[in-house]
This record gives sequence, C-alpha cells and structure tokens, in this order.
Amino acid sequence: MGVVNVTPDSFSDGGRFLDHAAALAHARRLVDEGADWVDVGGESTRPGAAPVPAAEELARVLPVIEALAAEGVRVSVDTRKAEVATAAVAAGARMVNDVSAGLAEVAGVAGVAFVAMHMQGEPATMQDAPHYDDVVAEVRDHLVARADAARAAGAPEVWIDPGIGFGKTLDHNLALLADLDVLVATGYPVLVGTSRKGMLGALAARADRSGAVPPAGDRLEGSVATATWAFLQGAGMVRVHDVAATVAARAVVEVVAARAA
Ligand code: HH2
Repeated sequence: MGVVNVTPDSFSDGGRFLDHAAALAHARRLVDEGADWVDVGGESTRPGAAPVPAAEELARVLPVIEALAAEGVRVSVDTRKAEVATAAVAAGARMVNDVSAGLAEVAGVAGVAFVAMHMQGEPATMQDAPHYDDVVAEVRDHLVARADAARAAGAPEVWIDPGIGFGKTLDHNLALLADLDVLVATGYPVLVGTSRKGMLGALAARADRSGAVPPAGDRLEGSVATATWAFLQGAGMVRVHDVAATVAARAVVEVVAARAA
C-alpha cells in the first residue's frame, strides 16, 4: 500500500502532494513501482496534529480519488470521518482505512473493504502518556471487535493494523512488532505501517555513533527493514512511502523464505 498524503503538514512528506497534479503523479509512480493499493489521505494524524474540517478534507482528496479510480487504481481513503469515507467511496475508493477504527459500519454499509487500525486517544494528545497493562492483548482484542463489527455490517474484506506510533511508546511499538504473530493468529489479514515513523528515528539514533535522529525523509533503511520483518511474521500488506525499495526487499527475502520452508 503506497501512501499519498494530500496535506500541508504530514510528518514525512507534508506539502509535497497538496497540489492535485503532484498527488496524481506520485500515486501513478507508486503503482508503477508495485503498489497494490494507493492510500489517499487529506488529514495528518501525526502526534500533535489538529483535526481538519470535513469540507477541507474532501476538497483535498476527492479529485485525486476520482482520477485514480477512473484509471483503475485500487484506492483506499485514509479518513476518520463518515462523511469523507462515504463521499470517497462514491468517487471510486474501494477501501476505508480508518485510524480510529470507528467507521466499521460505514464501510460495511458501503460494501467496501475496511482497515481497522488501533489508536489510543487522539492524535493531538496520544503521545502524552500512553499506557497499557498488556499492549499486545489489548490491541488484538480491540481490533478483533472492530473487525467483527465491519464484517457483520457487510464489509467484504477486513484488515487489522496495530497502529504503530498511535498512542504508543517505543517499547509498545516493539512489543507489537515482535508479537505480530498474535495478530496474524486472529485470522484477519494484517496491515502494518512503520514507514518513516518516529520509532525508526529513535532506533537509528541508537545505532548511530553520533546519536543523531535522522529526519523522517531519511529513514529508508529502518522502513524497509521493519516492512520486511512484518512480511516474515505473516503480515499481508505494509503501508509505505517508498514502494520500490520495499517491493525489491520483499522479493529478495521471499526467495530466502521459500528456500527455508
Ligand atoms: N499511519 C499513518 C496514517 N495512516 N493508516 C494505517 N492503516 N496504518 C498506519 O500505520 C497509518 C495509517 C501516519 O503516517 P502518514 O500518513 O505518513 O503521516 P500523517 O498522518 O502525518 O499524514
């Protein structure tokens, strides 16, 4: 799944694809590089982000979704708003990717695929003091409940996603990645998004002699490494900014995995 953020303020590529022509060109490039889905979003959900009014979000994403869908691209809409999800589906989106996991019924009624992602709290404050007694079990139970709701409402395809970085410390993120098999064991296909995220900045700083945290656009190695890890643990899809590098890494590791099997 390739990411297209039609936003001025996304943490890794804010402002680059706010222009519709630039967003379209980027989406086409991601498809050429091997993306099965293009995830179009009009609201940043980075830590500290303020909500965007629905009218603004719609103006950002709808023209891009319409044009891509008309070209036969499989588009998912990255939104937390029912109004935006419904309009995006009318414009041709075939999946609702919802970081709040609250739109299960909307996706079901619309008859499109659904991604239930786990988030503790709201983007504005979620990183203030995340707390879990058992992060893996709590995330799994919440996701299964939301995924069951989507299926009961009629969604034809339902994914679950641990929501790396959404109301989670580095330790919570590591626990979820280490125990990804617990999510895989639910039977729902698993989507994972680590691409360019803060945890990769923190881990790169640990590994770097200077201790410097690389900026979001300079975290390719960690992004590809964790995407590859996710595939090896049984994830069915990864949400990434750098499709070509991820596809290439996956192709290599698949050969090794097939030999090991
Ligand atoms: N991460 C982001 C946004 N949407 N959706 C799913 N299913 N999983 C994720 O991990 C996920 C997501 C955050 O990344 P990005 O879109 O690059 O940044 P921003 O929220 O600042 O636009």
